[in-house]
Amino acid sequence: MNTRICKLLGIEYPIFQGGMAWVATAELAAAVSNGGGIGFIAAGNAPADVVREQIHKAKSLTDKPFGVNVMMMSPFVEEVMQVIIEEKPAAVATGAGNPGKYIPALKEAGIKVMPVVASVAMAKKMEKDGADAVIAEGTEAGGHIGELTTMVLVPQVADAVEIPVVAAGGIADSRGAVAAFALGADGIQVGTRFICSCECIAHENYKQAVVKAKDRDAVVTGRSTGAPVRALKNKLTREYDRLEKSGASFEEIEALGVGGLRKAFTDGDTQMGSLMAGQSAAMVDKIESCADIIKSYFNGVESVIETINSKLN
Ligand code: TUI
Repeated sequence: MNTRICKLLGIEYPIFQGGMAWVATAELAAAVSNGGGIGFIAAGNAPADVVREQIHKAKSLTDKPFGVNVMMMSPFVEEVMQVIIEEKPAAVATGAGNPGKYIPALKEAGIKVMPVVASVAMAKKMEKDGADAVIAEGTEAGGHIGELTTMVLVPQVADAVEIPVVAAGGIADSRGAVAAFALGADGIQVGTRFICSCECIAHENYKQAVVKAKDRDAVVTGRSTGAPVRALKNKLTREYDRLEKSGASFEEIEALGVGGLRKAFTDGDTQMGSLMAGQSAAMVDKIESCADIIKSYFNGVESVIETINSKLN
């Protein structure tokens, strides 16, 4: 493996672990980096001192490059960016907003900047603002999502920018990886499948919910409030649907989700917890080490290509 993403980051396999709030701790990020990809600590809504602690922990667990994923809607963005500039992880990925104003300072500190984009316009803007790569995330992904599918977003972004493109959303195995490269990507980002890794410290109930999920179980709530989120169907998502249809206020709907990730991740509450996961949950059927997950994406590539050739010849 030697794509532009591997060269940019000095990694063995062009695979990013998606920055899942709560789930993507230093333990998970370090395990992915030790497995030859690049792990990202998710800052989520955490205060800056917690993010600093997590960076220190990751540094103690790996000497490979790792990154931090910054959720741009966090009330602590400013302080978190400051900590990152001081601690200098190899890369910063961002989600749910525009990191443009932080890019010069991050680059000045020698940190590679890779924003998640959900549109061609945003990808072009990020390239113009100095991003080193973009992560084009389709609506198949878990958590906060855009409208376009990976299948149509990735090729359009790949045509629109010169910088490397990492494809995200719905990439569950080596078939998905080959498809992403066919669409013009230089790397893949995987979230959901890494929830089901041995090194992920999420509650076992959360992992088992992903393992058990079927094709239509990863549903979207919050479309009416303008912040659509994909999570596994449960009592919480049904309650969201009911409130949204009843014309409840924005505040009432938002209040329902407060603490949802903690309930899922820490308490293993599969009914009222927010089990954020992508559509690929249906394709995840076991708990494995991060290193084995990474290998399974890339060891299977040759055989996928052989299958393609046998169909086309
Ligand atoms: O950010 C994500 N996924 C997330 S963030 C998150 S934390 C959260 N929890 C509860 C409610 C809302 C958020 C959980 N999952 N993925 C990356 C992503 N970024 N998807 C879409 C976008 C995006 C959307 C708009 C990126 C940029 C953007 O630009 C807006 C602008 O400012 O122009």
